[in-house]
Amino acid sequence: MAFSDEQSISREELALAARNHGMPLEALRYDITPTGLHYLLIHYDIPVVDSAAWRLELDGSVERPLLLSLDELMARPAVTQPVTMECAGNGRARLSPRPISQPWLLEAVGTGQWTGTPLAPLLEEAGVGGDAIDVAFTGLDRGVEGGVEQDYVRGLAVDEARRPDVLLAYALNGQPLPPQHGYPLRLLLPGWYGMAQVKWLRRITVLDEPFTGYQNVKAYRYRRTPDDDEGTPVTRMACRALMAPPGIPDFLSRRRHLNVGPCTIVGKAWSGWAPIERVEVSVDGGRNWQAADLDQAVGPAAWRPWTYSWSSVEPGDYEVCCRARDAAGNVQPDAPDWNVGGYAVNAVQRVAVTVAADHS
Ligand SMILES: Nc1nc2c(c(=O)[nH]1)N[C@H]1C(S)=C(S)[C@@H](COP(=O)(O)O)O[C@H]1N2
Ligand SMILES: [Mo]
Repeated sequence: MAFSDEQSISREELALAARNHGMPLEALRYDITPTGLHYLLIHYDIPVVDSAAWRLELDGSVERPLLLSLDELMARPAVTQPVTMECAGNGRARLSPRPISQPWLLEAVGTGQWTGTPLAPLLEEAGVGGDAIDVAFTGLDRGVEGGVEQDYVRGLAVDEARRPDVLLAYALNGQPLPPQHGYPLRLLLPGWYGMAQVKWLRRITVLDEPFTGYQNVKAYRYRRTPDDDEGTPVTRMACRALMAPPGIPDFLSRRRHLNVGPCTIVGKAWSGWAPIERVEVSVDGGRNWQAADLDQAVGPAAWRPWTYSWSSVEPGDYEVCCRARDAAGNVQPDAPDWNVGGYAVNAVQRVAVTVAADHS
């Protein structure tokens, strides 16, 4: 991993940012993110897939390997569930020095209404061997990363793969998956960061030894220093609250302009570890905090809407902040917590707001 001490991002980071867009934060107002506003992260190229010729292979350490067409998968029992998905690199661009990769600020998140068929019964039908340890999920996309040519493959412990909420998803918000979200089929692993949710799935391989592929062993590990080779695996989403920035933006600086009078701040909060229990807002840069009002979560694996009534907005400059706590006691740090890959950087969101005297 290379790092940069520069404030400004490089042309290479810009090229990645232009391909992999975030969810504009004003879209935090939707419970279900409209498909075109959901964030995108694609390591290599988006494959073009002929779904009539496409098949899913389920093989490896199983008694009966399966070969399934899209029609066969869609004829199986279907489940639709809202799932909040976030890129593990969300917040990376706020680190200093900055790991050179997709330079997310805060916007790599979205909540889709995903439809698919549960994976567990398919594993059951294939007859997973008693020695099974991991399951490898292989996408159709291929590239070079860290000097290694590879398919995009992620390994997952067999017990995680068997969880009842794990889906092979073929629809997003009631439509076939768009090419950029994994057409015709992707893995959906509620609660986990995005990297585990393999798109353009073509093969599921049950392994009776630990998976040692690049995306598990080299990438997506928490490492405190560049010479820590081991690290620990990145798994579930850290707890985070985000607000839709209030008022109107300055085109370039994105500083917010707000009128005097009452203002309702709205946002969402989520955690892959436990339900969200509390959201707090500060309008003075984190000195004083007040509880926001919580709504019901959009689903068991989806974000929880919240609102905060800022009752008497007076002229001045403000820094509006929000932070969440989940039922496992996870909270957000005030300042980014550095790690080599820039993963799970869930520091408190800070929005600069100017309130001018009322001219009306
Ligand atoms: N085959 C494949 N699957 C993939 C990726 C990829 O590059 N190739 N990117 C992963 C990462 S890092 C993320 S964050 C999510 C993003 O999913 P989305 O683009 O549908 O939001 O997909 C994951 N699945
Ligand atoms: Mo990601």
